[in-house]
Amino acid sequence: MIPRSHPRYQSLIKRELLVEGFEKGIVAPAGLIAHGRGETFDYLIGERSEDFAILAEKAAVAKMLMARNPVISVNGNVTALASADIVELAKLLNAKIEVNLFYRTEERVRKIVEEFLKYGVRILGDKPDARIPGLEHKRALCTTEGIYSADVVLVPLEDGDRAQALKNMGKFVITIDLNPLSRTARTAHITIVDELTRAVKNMIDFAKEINDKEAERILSHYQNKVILAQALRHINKRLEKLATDFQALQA
Ligand code: PTJ
Repeated sequence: MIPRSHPRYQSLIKRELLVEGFEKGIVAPAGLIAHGRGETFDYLIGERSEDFAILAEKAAVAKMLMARNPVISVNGNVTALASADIVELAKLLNAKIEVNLFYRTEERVRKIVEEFLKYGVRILGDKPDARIPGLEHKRALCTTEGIYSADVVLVPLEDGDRAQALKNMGKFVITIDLNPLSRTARTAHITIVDELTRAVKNMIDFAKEINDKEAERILSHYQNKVILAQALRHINKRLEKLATDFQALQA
């Protein structure tokens, strides 16, 4: 039991959710490694949603609100950390949810589907009937109703290869990834450089606020490469300032 007073309470809770998810067979072993990598970048960013994240979150919501068939793809980590909020976001955006695993086993798919059933939601993905072209093995599996026919896909914590394959299919790809240098971050049309649980909560708020006219305005100004540059400059500036502060303490 982690005491609420612990200075790293939020971070420790996320770790606990991941470990629990792993023990339940929802999170892949590599999911624990991926989380550690994310934590490192969050430390560098400062563990808050910066302007570059907020702008990307607004643009993502705008794009999904205007989409014909928006789909939110979920994996083990996303299920363990944010299933309740993903359900709320999907309802607000009128989006489908599909389980799409990198390390696919039918048992993990079943457990993730069951996890979402707890919220009364029947997600797609346990009966795949299509493949994402250009990908080998089971990670290509998807459904015609969901990812295969989607025009806009939100793929949080995604593998770079699959993000590229979805883009090659002509889809508009939105990701949430704390690493602005990852292949997925660089491939996506909209990259939300923010921690998953913070990003989804912000998106829920924006989905309640943004109307069609505003959605168009937000998208007409959005430039993803500028957002990535802002994220890198933020880390750079922050580290430079911290280094200066350390140096001053020594003087
Ligand atoms: O459940 P599966 O089988 O689909 O597997 C899921 C993982 C995440 C293991 C798989 O997709 C994978 O290996 O992903 P990668 O290539 O490690 O990429 C995950 C990215 O998400 C990395 O760039 C991490 O920095 C980032 N990341 C990790 N945790 C978070 C995060 N970004 C935002 N919020 C997080 N909590």
